[in-house]
Amino acid sequence: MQNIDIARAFDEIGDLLEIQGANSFRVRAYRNGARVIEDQAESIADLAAEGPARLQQISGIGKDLSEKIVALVSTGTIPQLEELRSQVPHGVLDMLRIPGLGPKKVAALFHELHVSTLDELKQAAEQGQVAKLKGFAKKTEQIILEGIAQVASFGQRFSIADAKAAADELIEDLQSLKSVSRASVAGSCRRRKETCGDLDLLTTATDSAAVMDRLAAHPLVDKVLQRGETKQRVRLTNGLEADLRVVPDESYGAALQYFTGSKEHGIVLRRRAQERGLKLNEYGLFRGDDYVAGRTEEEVYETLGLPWIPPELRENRGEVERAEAHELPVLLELSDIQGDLHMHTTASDGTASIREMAEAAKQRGLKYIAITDHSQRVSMANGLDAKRLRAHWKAIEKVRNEISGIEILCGIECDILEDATLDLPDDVLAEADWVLAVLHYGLKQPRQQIMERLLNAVKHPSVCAIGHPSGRIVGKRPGADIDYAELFKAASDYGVFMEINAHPSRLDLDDIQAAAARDQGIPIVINTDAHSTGGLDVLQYGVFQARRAGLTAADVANTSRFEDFKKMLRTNR
Ligand code: DGT
Ligand code: CA
Ligand code: CA
Repeated sequence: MQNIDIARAFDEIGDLLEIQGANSFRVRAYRNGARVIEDQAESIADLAAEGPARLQQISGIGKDLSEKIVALVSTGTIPQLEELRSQVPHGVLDMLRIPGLGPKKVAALFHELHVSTLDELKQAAEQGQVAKLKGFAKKTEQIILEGIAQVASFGQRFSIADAKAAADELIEDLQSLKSVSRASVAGSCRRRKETCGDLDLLTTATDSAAVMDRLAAHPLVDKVLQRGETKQRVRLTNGLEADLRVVPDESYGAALQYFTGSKEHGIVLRRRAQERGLKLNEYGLFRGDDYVAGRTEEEVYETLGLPWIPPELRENRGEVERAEAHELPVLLELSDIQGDLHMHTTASDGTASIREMAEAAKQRGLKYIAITDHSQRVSMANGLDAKRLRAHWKAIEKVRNEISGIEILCGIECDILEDATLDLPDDVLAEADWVLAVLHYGLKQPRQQIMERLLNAVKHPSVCAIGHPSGRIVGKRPGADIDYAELFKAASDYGVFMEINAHPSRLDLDDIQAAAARDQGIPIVINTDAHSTGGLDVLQYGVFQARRAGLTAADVANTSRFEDFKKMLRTNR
């Protein structure tokens, strides 16, 4: 760890404290500390190894700072920093990335205008609300608007949720044109990758200009960046860019295949075509100059001696070989899912009651749920101690007896503490129907410590599953350093399930890890982690991730009927 990394952590603490409105003396102490650290010629990490007393010999580093440096160097993080990060919404931190917008201004926007995302900020600025704030001029408003566009286009990737929502809306609109007979999203969005760099849209049409005009006029579209005969690139209001290609009907299948990718999958297919004396490109399959196929994707694959391969599998991870051997898995579908084993209520940090969550789940066709509020360690989410948890379970049982058509498990999302113990006493956990053990704090501990925590949880007789195993936030925070082979071996030995957390900012396990867990015979559970009734709708993203992992319904425990699901839980429960 270099001095600059250590300094950055203290700058971040300063920023977060300032956004929270802490007194300026405290804020300045961390900022000054950061400067001192950054300016040291010697390695602060080396000095920290000798202990806090050694650091205190440096002028400008006191007791508090020295202890935090030691914690940071030895564990990779500072508890105070983790706590602050969890208290300030991510969207507010994104605002700090806008050039010219410091923590003081961000704090004012957050506290006085109540904006907590870039989108909300953009709206407020467009409506002239920003300039009305004290200390903000009309010019600042303009700077903010330009800055948001810049931040958005900064090589940023978009979550599959945002990408797919936009793609669905645009495709539906294009499809309503008379001249368009077929239209689809392609690219990473069609492959349901967890993030998308841009959208790739494809339509057939007799009149390509009309299609491009229609896209350009769509309310989601901010600007046309490039326009050609049959190609157009636009930028959406949220910064996501989209390529539209209009192709003749006989090329649609070949173009869809080509632009769906992945590039690596495409290369394997083109090689395969060559081996058969054919040429494959985005216009079709050709023998010499003669068009052989290309109207549909099925036709393209069939001509290459293959069954159609689901887009989620097209990553050149052996799918072509499996297709050739007729061994492609029948991938999981959203409608296969019967239960959802991770959700919150007003008892901790959710916004809906037990009954509201149960009714909403039932409405979505689910047959069983587990209510899993936070345990006590997560105090800023109002986590439950033993006494409150037992009362909560009583309340769950009451609703369970009053509602028909859906089963409700008394669960808990129990923190695996930094010292590897669980956040609630054994006798309490033993009373639960369903215990989801999770890491929330100390994610940056070294691998050995992380593994000790995970393995302790797996071996605990009451733990049913490990929730969002790595703790990563897609595109924002890397996950804990995990030895997955070791974790999956233990989970398989002890009969513990692994979660694919379906929230688009988590998708944790990821596709590769989920496939590895399945290979170990570990039942996967796909859960929403809903904090509201609307939060139940993210289940689809978990299913996408599972499909990318090649999972079938049989690989996923919550596709089972409730009776069968219960039988799969470890027998000592
Ligand atoms: P993204 O946008 O970064 O999330 O990923 P993709 O897969 O959507 O990539 P993108 O948008 O650059 O291109 C869309 C598809 O077009 C890609 O999956 C495969 C095809 N493609 C693009 N460039 C090339 C290329 O240079 N060679 C080949 N074989 N295919 C390409
Ligand atoms: Ca793309
Ligand atoms: Ca593209």
